[in-house]
Amino acid sequence: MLENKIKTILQDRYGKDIESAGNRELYETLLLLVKERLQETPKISGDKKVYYVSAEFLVGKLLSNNLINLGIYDEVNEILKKNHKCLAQVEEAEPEPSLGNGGLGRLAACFLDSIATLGLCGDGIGLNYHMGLFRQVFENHKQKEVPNPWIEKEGWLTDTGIGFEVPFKDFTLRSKLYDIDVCGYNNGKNKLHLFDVESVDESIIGDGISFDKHDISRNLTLFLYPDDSDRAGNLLRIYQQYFMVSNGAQFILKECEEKGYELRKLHEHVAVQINDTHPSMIIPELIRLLVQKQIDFNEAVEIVSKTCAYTNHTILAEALEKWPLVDLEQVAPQIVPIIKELDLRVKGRFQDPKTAIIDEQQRVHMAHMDIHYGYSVNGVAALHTEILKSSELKSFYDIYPEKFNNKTNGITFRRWLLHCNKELTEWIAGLVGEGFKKDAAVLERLLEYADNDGALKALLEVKRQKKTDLSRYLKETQGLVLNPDSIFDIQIKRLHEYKRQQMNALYVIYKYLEIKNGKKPKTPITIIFGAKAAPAYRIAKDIIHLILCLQELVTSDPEVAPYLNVVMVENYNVTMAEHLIPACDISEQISLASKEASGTGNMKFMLNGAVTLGTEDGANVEIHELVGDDNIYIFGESSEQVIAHYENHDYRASEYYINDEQIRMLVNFIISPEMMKIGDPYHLLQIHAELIYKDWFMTLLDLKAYIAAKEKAYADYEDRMAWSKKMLVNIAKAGYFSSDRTIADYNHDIWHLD
Ligand code: 26V
Repeated sequence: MLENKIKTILQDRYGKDIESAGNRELYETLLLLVKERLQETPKISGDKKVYYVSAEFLVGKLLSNNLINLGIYDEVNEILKKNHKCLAQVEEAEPEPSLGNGGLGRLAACFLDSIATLGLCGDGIGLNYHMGLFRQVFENHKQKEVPNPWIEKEGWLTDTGIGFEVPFKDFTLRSKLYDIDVCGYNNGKNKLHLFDVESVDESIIGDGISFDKHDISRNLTLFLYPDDSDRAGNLLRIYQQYFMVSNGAQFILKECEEKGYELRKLHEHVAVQINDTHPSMIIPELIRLLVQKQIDFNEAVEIVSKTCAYTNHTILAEALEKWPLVDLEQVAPQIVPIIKELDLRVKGRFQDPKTAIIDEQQRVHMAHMDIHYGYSVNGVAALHTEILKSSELKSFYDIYPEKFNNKTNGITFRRWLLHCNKELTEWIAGLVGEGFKKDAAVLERLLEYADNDGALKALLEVKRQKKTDLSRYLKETQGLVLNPDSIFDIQIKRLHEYKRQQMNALYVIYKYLEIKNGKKPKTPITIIFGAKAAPAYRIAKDIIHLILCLQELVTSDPEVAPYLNVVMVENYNVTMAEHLIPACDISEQISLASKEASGTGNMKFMLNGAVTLGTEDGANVEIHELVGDDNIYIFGESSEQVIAHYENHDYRASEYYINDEQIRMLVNFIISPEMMKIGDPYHLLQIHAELIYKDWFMTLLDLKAYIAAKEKAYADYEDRMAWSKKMLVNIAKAGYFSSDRTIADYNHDIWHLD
């Protein structure tokens, strides 16, 4: 049946059969087939609907995921195999929509999958960026950014024919709405609505990812998060955000009116989840539109306050958006009087200047507006929510304790287990049956096999297989050579000082020098990095430079290379993560305690049988509680200690550097003659000085504890059966981190859909 369908499409379009078709032709054929199936899939309906509004949806490739959720993956796989074709290779032809920077965007994509899988009525609202996050290229051991287009003539986007007028100060733009179907696992479908403008013009892109930031009608949806280090960049961000929420608000009200709902009862039919502060302007925009529809201002404020809920994803001060009032005035003056009025009301009720919406410098604190005029505020892991309540947002918690709640993040097991690790999926199903695919809690039953030698050996074989697969993939795509019999120690995430890739780099130096001194590890070690740095983030780029120089140093030294390999993969993205995560032995989650709100990579690794080496930060705390001390490597100072250092201003990296000979030696190696020969002395000197004189994220504080913990993990790895048991416990306990659980919690506590 399915086979005939595939054959017909191939014949009609290309005049070929499966065997003679190329991967590109097969991809387009499967795309059409899946789109047809999606069209036949019933839309999930309900009397109340959640709109998840987000500037980012890092969905990744969609073909396999859709095949899995439609329940036809295995069948298609077999059909191709029978005809000497390989689905994995067909997938290579699909461009990855990289419509997000990292965790926040990927979370939004996992949530859409789970909302549909649970049969809840809920759509995503965002922007249709023509260029996803830049493609990263390495040149002279440095990152270069290249545009990353992903939209093709045949793709997942459907032109809906819907559009709205969005009024800006000096002009009005008409939007164009594109939809992507989001199908649940064996369930109905929802939609991801991505707004665009027809006038966007890709020809204005200049060198690299540069373009005219002032030409709004031609650049509005051209790039995800353009460099916002200057005023024009900031203004463009505000244009994008207002465009997104004005369209979103108009769309939501239109749907309600079409369904015959009374707008006065909006909150009974709609929940708007504001994903970080990028969509916060939806609050004044909804008020504005309701007032336009003859609803009294006070009542509009009431209605909107019962409709909107806010999720906080970071406590980093520089990431909490504060837009100058003059900038908002410049972009969307019509919402400024509303924001001013909301602020006046707050100031009338609460004297604490920390809770004001507009501060003394005339900047609008977007998060403050969300908290005062939303009905729920949630953090994304238990520790994170506690820190919000006790320090970052304490003044708000004192006013509105009932609004605060925690929703520990989760990941979709469809993509991060079923799709990326078929071997492990089969190993699990062989032991506990298929039930875990719908109910992740079933994974706990694996614990019955914790001392079963046969099961543990088979688990080691699965891991070995995935390490071989990764080695082949990296050889073919990037020319990198990996030894699958080495320990795969992986750190993949955005490059940021708080995530402390630089600490891992200092460990590389430590190990390099040990080996040079004759202390060879029993099992060779491969340390893998994957990370993009924001184009204007100098220190992050210097850290990439350091890692790439170390890679060259280590791989070109015949004394060291057999024992230590350092690999920084180019252009780390969702697709790369799907190859790396199943192959990982040790998952690096080494952020400075209190700084990583949750992390979700930590959960993906755990689910794939990697053991975490991490600090007590974000969701690592919950992973630790679940797996127990024996199945995780925890090190470093606690979040309380770190917060106290910031409060007391008592951390000085230079003291660690001066007083500790080992630390001094490792840091100084960065500017050693051998490193200066490989790298750019200016950048190596920069990062060297940064570590000694600033080190805002306290690398040197935890460095020795980190080295000790990593050495312990490597030593424990030698007892293969004991290690396999740790892997098994991690997999068994990962059920809690299914985004199905997270979404069920959001629904139960915040959205209340039927
Ligand atoms: C944004 C920015 C923008 C300006 C420069 C520095 C900077 C640093 C961090 C951010 C983070 C934006 C919000 C975000 O992506 N948060 C991530 O959300 C994930 C999903 O909840 C969570 O797992 C990560 O811990 C959190 O960092």
